[in-house]
This record gives sequence, structure tokens and C-alpha cells, in this order.
Amino acid sequence: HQNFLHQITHNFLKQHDDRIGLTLEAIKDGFLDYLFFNRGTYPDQATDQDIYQALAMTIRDRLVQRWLHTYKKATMEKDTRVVIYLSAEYLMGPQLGHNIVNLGVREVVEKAMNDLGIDLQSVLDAEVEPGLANGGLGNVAASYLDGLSSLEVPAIGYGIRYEFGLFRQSFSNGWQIEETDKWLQFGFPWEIQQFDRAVEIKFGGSTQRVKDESGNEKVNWIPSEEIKGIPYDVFVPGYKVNTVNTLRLWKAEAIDSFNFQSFNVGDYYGAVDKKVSSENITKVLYPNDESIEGKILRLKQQYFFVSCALQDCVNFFLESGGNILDFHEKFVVQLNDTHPTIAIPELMRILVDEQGVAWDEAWHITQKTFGYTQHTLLPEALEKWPVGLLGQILPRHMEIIYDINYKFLNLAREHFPNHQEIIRTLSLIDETGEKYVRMANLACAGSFSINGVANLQTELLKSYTLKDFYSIFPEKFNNKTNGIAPRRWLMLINNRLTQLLDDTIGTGWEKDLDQLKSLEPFAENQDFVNKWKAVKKEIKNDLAQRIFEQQRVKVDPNSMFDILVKRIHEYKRQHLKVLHIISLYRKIKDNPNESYVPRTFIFGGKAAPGYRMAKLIIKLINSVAEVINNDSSINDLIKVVFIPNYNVRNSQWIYPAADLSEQISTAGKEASGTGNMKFSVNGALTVGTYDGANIEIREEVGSDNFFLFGLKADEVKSLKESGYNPYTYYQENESLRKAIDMINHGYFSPNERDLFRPLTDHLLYYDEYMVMADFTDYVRAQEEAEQLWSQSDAWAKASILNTARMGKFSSDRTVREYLRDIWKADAVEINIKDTLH
Ligand code: GPU
Repeated sequence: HQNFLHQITHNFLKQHDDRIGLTLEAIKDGFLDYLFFNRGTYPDQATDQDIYQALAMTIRDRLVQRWLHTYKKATMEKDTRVVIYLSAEYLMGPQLGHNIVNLGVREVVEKAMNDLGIDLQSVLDAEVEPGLANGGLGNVAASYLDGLSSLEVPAIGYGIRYEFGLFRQSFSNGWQIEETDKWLQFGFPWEIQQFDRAVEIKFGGSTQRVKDESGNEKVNWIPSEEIKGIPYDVFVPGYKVNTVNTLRLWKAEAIDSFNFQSFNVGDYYGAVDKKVSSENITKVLYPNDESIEGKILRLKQQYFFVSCALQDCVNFFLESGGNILDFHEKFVVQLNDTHPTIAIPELMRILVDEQGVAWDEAWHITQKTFGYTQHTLLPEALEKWPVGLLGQILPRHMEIIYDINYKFLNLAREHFPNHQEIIRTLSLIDETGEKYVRMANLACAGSFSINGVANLQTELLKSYTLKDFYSIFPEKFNNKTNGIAPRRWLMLINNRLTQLLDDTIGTGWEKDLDQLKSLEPFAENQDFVNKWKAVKKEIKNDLAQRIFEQQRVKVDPNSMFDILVKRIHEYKRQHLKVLHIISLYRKIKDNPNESYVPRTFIFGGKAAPGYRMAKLIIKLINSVAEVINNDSSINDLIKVVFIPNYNVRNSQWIYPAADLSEQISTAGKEASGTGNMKFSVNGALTVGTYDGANIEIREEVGSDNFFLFGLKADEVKSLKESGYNPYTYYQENESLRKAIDMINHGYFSPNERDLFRPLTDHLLYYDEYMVMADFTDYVRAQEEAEQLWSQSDAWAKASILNTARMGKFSSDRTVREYLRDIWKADAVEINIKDTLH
């Protein structure tokens, strides 16, 4: 019967090639069909949202068969190895344009829309992006899924379908205002709800030791709360291949929409209230980047999606006839930082309590299953959960963690006999005050691979943060320098440059970014240099126009576009940039007759809502912008723009338009950075510290094409140890002093002179991130950049060489390294000409 139904579907698809074909006519027909039957409108009356939805459904139709085939024939097959990616965040970005590019139908779709009198760009603009991430960490998660699909490796990403993504940012009087991100308001056409794969999740209660039929002791977890996880599958198509992997996002629902007990006693409100509270679990993304908020709800989110994911894997493995003892052969599970680390005791619980596997065997399987990626160097970002809280929400997991710790510390004592201090730092439990579970330690103990995300960070992990783990398990440690998806971050967002590259060196680079190397000789070709400059000019015009439309600020496309976009964080040092701008402004005012490089400073980025200093930095940037942009005495030489609500969509206009990319974190603090790569591949030059992946970018593009400044990580450390006194820099550097004095005298806050005191006081008397120490060298690097800028051909040449030499930073390279060293999964070619069964 089933074969018969498959055959019918197959014949149906054959007859309906027009429904899923990639021809101009098929796409046009599909689009008009959706517009009329699904949106209920005529083309001439359709709104932008109607048009977007109809085109999205048309493109989605072209993904379904490929997705189904990948899922059934590759992922669920018993003998294929599947990469499982667990991440609390995915920064997917707008989907329509991306999926059009990956299907390889950009030109056809553009033509289809043009024929109907519709501008494709305005359709793309109507999409509300799924902002299910804070920043870099979610970006790599999305890039690696894209890379796995493009390399045709079966994979599933698991995460949370937050009803509200990262807040939307606007400014009121220069201050950040947060609004809820109702990204699902118009529906999300790129997902399919999978009700039949719902699972149940338990919380709270207690455990009980009982004897099973054969007299063995076994543990029962009697929860106090149970809820349901409903999966929604999002398509992840690879570039010009048939593989479409799955991003499976879970939504929490109450098991019964009614608590009948309460209902019967007339407590209708109480019944509904319970439903609402279970559904709160997947309501909203926590907006903190690299800082922990020890909230019960956050722990519940983590356990919720991790348990959904592992249950799902176990289910479909057992359904396909797999033996649970081979779990680690079928799956490799990558933990994206510590947020999903509760997966380690959860897999132990499933194996031991539910599948009856003996402890040691279960521990062996677990350790062979997990790989752990560490994304930070900030001590405050290392997650820990109070033992009391964890035990209350997950009593069985707390027991398992203690059992793991007992055995792990025995092993540790063999390595470090009589080193009680080291044993204390290795312990999964921090016992120095209130007891905490250290999630990074749990991740290190429970996985076979531990990787950092850039060379410097991995080395620092080995010698400081995870030093003692490194001496016990040196073989577990490895580096995987981050990469970015070239489809989105070059082809999609920079069509103009893509055309020029295709015309000059062919299209081979699109699947193999190293081929950009063949661009190098063109840096000497004046004709090409002119073309390069012309393209850049057009792109900058686009951004200038957007800025004018949105903010009514006129910026000069001939000025140097100097851009700093990323989360607002003290270690990322947006305030160092502001001090440079103020000192330049001051210089222009004091010496109006000298000649200056016209510059446009562009900022973007959100501050965590509870991070006061970051919010004050936003206010400072906006206040400085207000004064400078309205000062007619400086002849528009410099402008400052803060683009509100920095997200993927806005960033797609920003990266291609940059001349100078600002990567100015305190050395030893930025694990890698990925914005640095997006800029550089689009031809921006970098002014940056010797930090994270900056170091490797500079190595690739050449030191002549990169403006390096500032203390190195070891210098930061030794300066701190020898007693750092930021005030001396204030005394010794006149332009720094003047800039700080201007802030302190209320030049940018005339109605509230002391407004920025918390910031300037911090800089003068504490300066944890060494802004003051790096200022002088930063200004030197900026002047070097201005000198090169004045020779526009030399600048263009350096810009060309940046693009040409960025091949290493393709996420395809990173994914290949993960596959080679950690995941060990093979490509499975998907042939959609096959029948469906
Ligand atoms: N990162 Br931990 C985040 O974006 N959020 C986090 O919670 C943690 C790390 C970033 C790092 O700051 C950045 O340097 C890195 O490039 C990125 O992860 C991806 O690895």
C-alpha cells in the first residue's frame, strides 16, 4: 500500500514538473497561483507582504522534494552517519534571497519578477528575518549548517523556536529602546510543523530507586511537570546541490490545553494559566551575549531543546532498526558552547534509565558522541548553575552529574596526585562558596573533542582557561578557525562584486573560495582597478541612499566609510572608536585650514538590556553624532551615523560598502570574530588588534594590507600584572586628554554634564579593557590608513588583495576540518530523479 502511494506521488510530481520546475514559466505560474489562491489577491492589488509570501511559497515548493529526500533517504537511513548540531541560537538571516541563491535561480527569479513589473529587492525587503540569535555564536551555527548542506553531508541542527527573537532596537533621545520582535506575525513560510514527532519533557519532582523485573536496581524520575515539544522543520538547502538538511526548532506546548481538574471546579483561569506557563519556555530569546543570567527559565530552555533533540535522535535511530549501543556510530553531536551541555547527563539518563545500558558502557557511548566548541575567553561568560537550582529542576541530572564527577575526579587524581588545588579547579562542582555546576568542565569531561574557534584562542584555552584539562586530555584539544558562508556573505549581499568576479575569473570561486586567489594579478591591472573602484562607489551610493531614507543624514559616498558593527560590549571597545572620532573632530576645529580625509563613521549594534555601561556607550555615540553632524564649521568633513536595529538584513547593506573595518577588541578577549571576515572578503581593509581571527586574516592578506595596532595578549597581561595606571595616559597624551575633557565638560550633553561620568571615570581610574593604553597606537594606525586612502589606486589594490586572499575563511573550509577531525561523516549524494521510496 505504501509503495503504491509513493508511486502515485512520484507520478504526480512528474506530471507537475511545472509546480516544482526551475524554469521562468514555472516560477511565474507558481507565483501567480499563490498570489491568487493563497493570498487572495490580484497582482496589481497585492501588498509587498503578499508578494513576498507568494514568492516564498513558490521557492519553498522547489525545496520540499529535495528536503524530504535528504531527510528520508540520507538522514534517517540506519547506516549513514549524521552530524547533529546543538545550539541555543541560530542566526539564519532573511531566507528568501538566500534560498534563491542556493537553488541557483537568482537570474530566473529576477526575470520572472521583472516580467511582472515587480522589483525583486523590494520583495526581499518585505521579509521579517528570524532573529533567533544574539550574534556571532548563532551566525556560525547557521553557516555550518549551510556548509554541511553544500558539502552534501546529512545533518540536523536542533534549537529553539523562540516566539520572540532578539529585541528590536530603536533610539529615543539617543538611548536604546527595546521592543519585542514579533517575527512570526505574518507567518514563517520556511517551516513545516511535524506534529507526529512531538516528544514529552519532564521537569522537577524527585527520583526513586526501584527494582526492575530481573531484580536490578533502576532509577525512576517522578517529575512534577510535563510538557510537550513540537518540532518545526526549517529547510537548509546547500548551494547548487540537491541536499536540503533540516533545522529542527522546538516549541513548548502544554500536554493538555485544559487542566480538567481545575476546569471542573470552575477554575477556568487556573487551567489556562498552567498552559500559558508551560508555553513560556520557548517565548523569548535571552538577549545576553557572553554573560550569564542564572534564570530558571533559561535552564529550562536549555534542557527543553536538548532533551527534545536527543529523544528525537534515539527515536528515529531505533525506528530504523539501530542498536542503541551503536548510537555514537550513527550520530556525532556538536555542542555549540556550553548552552546545550546538559545533553551529556541527559544522554546518560536516556541510556542508563530508559534503555537499561550499564553505566560504564553508557559513559563510553556518551564520551564518543559529543564534541564541544568553546567560543569565549571572557571568564564571566563561563556558564555555571547553582547546584540547588539545577537539582530542583532536574533532580536526576544532578545525581548523574555527581556520579560523573566522582569518577572523573578519581581519574584526575591519577594525573595529579597530591594536587588538591588542581583537583578543585577541575571538579565539575565549584565549592568555593555557593555550590555551582561548571558547565565547561562538564563539557570537557564528557566529550571526545574540545575546540576553540581561532588559533590564538585555542592556545589561550590550553595555557590558561582549560589548562588542567589540557594536561589530562591533550588529545582532545584542537582548533577550528571560524569561517563565514560565502553564499550569503559575498554572493547574496554583494551582487555587483559577484558579477565583477564572475566576469574576471569565472565562477569556480563560488564553490571553492580559494580560487579567489586568481584575482591577485588583476590588482596590477589599471583597467580592473578602475572597475573595482566603480563597483565600490555604486555600493556605497546604495548605502548612502538607505541612510538618507532612514535617518535623513546626508553622507558623502566619496568619503572613507569607516565601520564598526557588532554587539556593544566594553571588550569590543566601541568607546575607543568614539575617543578617536572626538579627537579628530577637535583637531579639525582647531586647525580648520589643514587638509583632511573626509570620513563617515558608521556604527551598529545592540546592547544587552541590562548592561548599563553598554547602553551608556550607545548614548555617547548618538550624542557625539548629534553634535558633529550639526556643526557646520567642519564643512561635512566627518559624519557619524548609528544605524538602529543592527541585524542580518541591515548588515547585508553595510559589509559590502565598507572601506575600513574596525576590529578593535582588547587582545586576548575576542575568541575569533566573524564580522572581521565578512568585511574583508568584501574588500574592506581592517584596522585591528592582534586578537582572535584578526591575526589569521592579517597573515593571509598580508601585513601591508592590514592596519595593526595595540598591545598583544601577553603584553596586556603583563601590563596588568605590573600595575596598570590608565590615568598616566590621560596626563601624557594631549589629544586623548582633550577628548575626555570634552565629554566631561558636557560638550556632548550640555543639559546633563555628568551624564558620561561613569564611563570616563571607569576609563581614567580602572580601564579593564585598556582603552587608554591603546589609544596612541590606534590613532597612529588610523593616520596610516588615511595616508593610503589618499592614494586611491594603492588603496583599491589593497582592497582587491583582501578579497583575493580570504579563501581560508570560507565556512566550507571550516566544515571540512570539522568533518575530517571530529565528525567523520561522509557526503551522501541526493538524486531527486529517484523515486521517493
Ligand atoms: N560568542 Br560564548 C557569542 O557571540 N556569544 C556567546 O555567548 C559566546 C561567544 C562569539 C565570540 O564572542 C566571537 O569571538 C566568535 O567569533 C563567535 O562567538 C563565534 O565563534
